[in-house]
Amino acid sequence: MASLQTPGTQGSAPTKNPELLAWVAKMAQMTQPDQIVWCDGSEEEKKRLTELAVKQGILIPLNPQKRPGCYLHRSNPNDVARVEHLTFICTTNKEDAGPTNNWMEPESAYTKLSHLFTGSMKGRTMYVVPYVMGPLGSPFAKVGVELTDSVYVVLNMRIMTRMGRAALEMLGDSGEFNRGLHSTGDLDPERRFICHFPQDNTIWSIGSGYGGNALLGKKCMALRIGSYLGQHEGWLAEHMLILGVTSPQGETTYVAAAFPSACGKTNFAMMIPPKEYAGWKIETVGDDIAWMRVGPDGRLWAINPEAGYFGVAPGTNTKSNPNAMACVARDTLFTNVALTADGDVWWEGMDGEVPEELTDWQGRPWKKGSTEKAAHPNSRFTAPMTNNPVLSPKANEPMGVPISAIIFGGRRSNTVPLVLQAFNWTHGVFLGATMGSETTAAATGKVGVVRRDPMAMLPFCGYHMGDYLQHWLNMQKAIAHPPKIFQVNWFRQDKNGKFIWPGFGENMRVLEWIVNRVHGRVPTEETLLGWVPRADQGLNTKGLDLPRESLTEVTSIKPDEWKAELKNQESFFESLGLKAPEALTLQRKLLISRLES
Ligand code: GTP
Ligand code: SPV
Ligand code: MN
Repeated sequence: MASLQTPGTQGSAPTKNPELLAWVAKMAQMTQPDQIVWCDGSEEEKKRLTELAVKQGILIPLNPQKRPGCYLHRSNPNDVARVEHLTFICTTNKEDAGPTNNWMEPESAYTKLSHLFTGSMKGRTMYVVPYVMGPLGSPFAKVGVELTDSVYVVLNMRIMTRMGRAALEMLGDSGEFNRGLHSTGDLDPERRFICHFPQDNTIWSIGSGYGGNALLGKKCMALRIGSYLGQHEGWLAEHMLILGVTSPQGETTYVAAAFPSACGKTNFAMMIPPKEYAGWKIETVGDDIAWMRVGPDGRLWAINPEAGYFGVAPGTNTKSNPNAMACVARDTLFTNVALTADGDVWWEGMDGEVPEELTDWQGRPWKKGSTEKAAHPNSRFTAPMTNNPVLSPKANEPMGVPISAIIFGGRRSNTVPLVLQAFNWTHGVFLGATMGSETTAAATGKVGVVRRDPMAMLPFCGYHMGDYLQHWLNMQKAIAHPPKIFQVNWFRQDKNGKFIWPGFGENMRVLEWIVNRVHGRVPTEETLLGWVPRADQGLNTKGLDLPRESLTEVTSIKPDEWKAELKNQESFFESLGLKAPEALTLQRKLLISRLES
């Protein structure tokens, strides 16, 4: 690879793309790796890198009788979740990042991080990881290249994206690509930064090996850079699952749903309906990210840019999510779960008896009854989507699927009712914009605090939140046949702090109502918040194990709670300043007047 003139480079680069070659050379000059390895995505490469990771103690092989092809990774205990306070949008003007993002001026960010990256790969290998986000051959797919010194990242990217030769083929000799530079650095949180340069299509991430901070194709590229591109190019990059629901009559309806991190996307995307729904089928297109564009038919079409699932382990069991359990049966990487004596994995909320003894996520002995969690609350699995028994046949469809309904759902122990339908697109955008949710372990910080999380994009919007909401409003003009918009909340609690709604597969009852509304089949009742299921011809409760009072409670709208909620929404809109879309502040006023009358 003489063109790169990088000492120790292995073999010749499998591309002639001059931009790519020059950039790799420049980054290598700064980070000074011992060698550069270009990843091709082959089975041989997977085997070689897995063996290396095992030799270095990065991966622990699991019992092949129980988990064939599976490995456990234990991260540094200080590096277990996304770090929102260390995540930056670096645009020339601070205003473009908006009040909900941390901002750094691009030149000073490059300078600051250059110091950290200089020599950061000494004694290490730089892997060049070309990847495609989106189905191969899709006009909506995008190429990225991640340079990383973490073999764990390479093996995860191999599952989560279409990685290797296919990406270089798509890129060709002159194509545009996202430039991702990643080094685990010294894992000191003081020297950890996740910086995005949307104007340069560039991401620099240092000091963390954790999913959302280090697998740059996912949140950094597909959402933060993606949302920026979406605003410029007239499409939407969203924190949404995509599923297809097929009735016994064979009618398939596609739905996209935005729930914040660790609030139920993976579960909803692969749910198994209760027995009363024999003949119905749910199929997964995606469980975390949707890229949506207007098709020639005037409908909104969605692709899942990912190829795997980076899912929350705790709480996953054969009752709550049997399909996810099938996904992790083989060829899966586990991060920060507990290890059983016979070389299997375990986490809180798994089926069966709690084992007497385990090795916890930090590698320490653990005994049943311990007050500490054996698996980290944000422990995760990385599984290929091809493991999913209910993978949609459209998951690789270049055009994606047409979306008939968009659902917004937060984690709210009170206030927000089980389900409602927006009166129209603008009202639907208002419902998404005013989403609140209790924080979870997916990001570092306090858990269980309600915060505004518009469209579940608070941590992932790569530009000004006010402009983002305006972009959503503007999309209406472009979509001749817009999806209907809904809001759900699976997380209402009773006086004892217990979830009232049974959730998981039982969410099918709510989904059926949504599908019926999409096709104009059931009447509704109007409330001040939106349309809700009627007591008759509403939710199908046949076989539902829930007392009538509980159903009333979970669907109730309490004016006092809504007065407090509206105050909170006001501060949110105020924080957007002049960029708070007028159409939305007007929606708020209308709601206030409905509440007062
Ligand atoms: P990210 O991967 O972080 O974006 O999260 P996600 O939205 O895919 O979350 P996931 O489906 O993994 O759910 C995470 C948590 O929500 C787990 O603790 C689940 O048990 C819980 N959960 C999911 N669905 C339901 C539900 O319908 N009801 C209740 N009560 N909990 C749920
Ligand atoms: C989330 O936090 O929303 C995730 C996991 O899906 S991560 O990839 O870390 O962002
Ligand atoms: Mn997510």
